[in-house]
Amino acid sequence: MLNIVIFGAPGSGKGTQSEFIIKKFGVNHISTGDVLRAEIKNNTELGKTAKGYIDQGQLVPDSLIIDILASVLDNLKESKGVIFDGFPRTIPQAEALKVMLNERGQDVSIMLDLDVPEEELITRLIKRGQECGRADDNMETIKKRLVVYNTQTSPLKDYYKKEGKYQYIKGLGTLESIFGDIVTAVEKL
Ligand code: B4P
Repeated sequence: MLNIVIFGAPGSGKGTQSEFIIKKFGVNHISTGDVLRAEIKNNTELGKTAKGYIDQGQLVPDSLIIDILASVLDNLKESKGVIFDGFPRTIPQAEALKVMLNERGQDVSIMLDLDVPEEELITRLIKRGQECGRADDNMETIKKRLVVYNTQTSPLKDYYKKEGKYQYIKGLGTLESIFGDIVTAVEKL
């Protein structure tokens, strides 16, 4: 079972590279950001709660995210594995993922850390905000998201280094060159 965690700061290309990975390796895709945006669009109770956090550039509380993940995992069709996109974002989320996978006799196979300099992240997110109108892609919220990433999410690099699953990926360059490095890393497993 190929369980890939795709990791990186906001705008590092997690969602973008996930699309290529799904096609190449035939894995299921779980994007917590996409799940939350769908809940917001459908104006559910969860969506209303999540919107308050996302619009402020904050993480949605772990308990809500872990419940979402458990239910999405339970409803997945059989496949060769899963790409976890935007999850985990905190140490408690990583610990919960480990438990959920271990219960299924599985584990994370690899954590891909897409490394992109902060100026480039801001440029990409501002551009996406102009093109797609995502409410959290404005300068004020982007700055908050980067602080949250550096304080709450970045410690996961050490967590996965200790687990022996960490893989650095240079996230700057063409989509194809970045994907080439991902394929090389995954095929080594
Ligand atoms: P996400 O949906 O995960 O969004 P993201 O981190 O902003 O984007 P991603 O890295 O996927 O960027 P993309 O590929 O699109 O999260 C949104 C919010 O939801 C979070 O801030 C949080 O509030 C909440 N949330 C989600 N998961 C959570 C969790 N587990 N716990 C708590 N809260 C959670 O790329 C960005 C742009 O760059 C695109 O426009 C793309 O076209 C461009 N791009 C990509 N690669 C490029 C390249 N190589 N060169 C140039 N441009 C590139």
